[in-house]
Amino acid sequence: MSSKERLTQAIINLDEQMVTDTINKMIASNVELTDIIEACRDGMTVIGELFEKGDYFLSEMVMASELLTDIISRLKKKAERSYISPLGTVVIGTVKGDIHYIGKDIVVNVLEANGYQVIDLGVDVSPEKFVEAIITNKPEVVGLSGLITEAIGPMKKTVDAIKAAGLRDKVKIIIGGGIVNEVISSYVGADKWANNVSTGLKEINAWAGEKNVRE
Ligand code: B12
Repeated sequence: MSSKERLTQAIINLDEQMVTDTINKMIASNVELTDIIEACRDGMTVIGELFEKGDYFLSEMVMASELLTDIISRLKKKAERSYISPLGTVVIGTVKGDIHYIGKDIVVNVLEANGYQVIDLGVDVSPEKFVEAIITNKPEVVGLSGLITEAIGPMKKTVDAIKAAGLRDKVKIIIGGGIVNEVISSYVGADKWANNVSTGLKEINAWAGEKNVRE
């Protein structure tokens, strides 16, 4: 079993000790942070399937979330770098009606580690709050996270509110989360979509980072 598979399995089993040991080993052998994150996500996907089948309950989902939150804060410490001036500003949040934050927090941490200033609005964020944050922070990019089907409507409402405020041509909008795809992206009126952090970072770099590439 590879270390990625071992980590995925340890998350599925909610085996905290095995998670810690495996991550320590992965960090020591310089495994890419994005690979560690993807192994975690694979574990969470299986946990979601077990929940759907009725083999896991909400308590297991909550335990898994806590485990992931711990991992994220450890990885953040490892990834932290300092930049003299940010590559760009990203306003991000989980849309109205959705409280999932693990994936969004990973994106926040990876963006920060890559030199972006990130304004994290949290979860269950109304369209009005996104608009206010755009006016205040003048970001190049807005990221909308959503994990449940019910988040698609609020994503569209958020993009519509950004248009109605006359701000649509001032920002690029990327949607992310397990539910998103090309069809949903064009339905909500986003510019891009990503269901993993690496693709998200690549798209954001293409918009905001490249004009500012450091020597
Ligand atoms: C953990 C979890 C919970 C936790 C959330 C903890 C928290 N605060 O975040 C708790 C237990 C609270 C929870 C609650 C619920 N959940 Co839940 N949950 C999950 C689970 C198991 C894992 C989600 C997760 O954290 N994944 C790990 C992260 C790393 O992956 P990710 O979120 O996809 O993020 C990555 C990418 O998508 C991307 N990304 C994410 N956001 C963004 C944003 C941008 C801008 C970009 C670029 C990229 C990006 O990058 C991330 C890193 O690679 C999923 C299963 C699954 N398959 O997703 C179900 C799941 C999402 N939940 C589900 C459901 C139904 C619920 C509840 C309605 C359950 C209930 N009956 O009460 C509630 C919803 C409450 C609400 N209003 O939001 C369903 C959704 C089904 C659907 N299509 O609607 C799923 C799919 C489970 C299932 N199979 O049934 N849940």
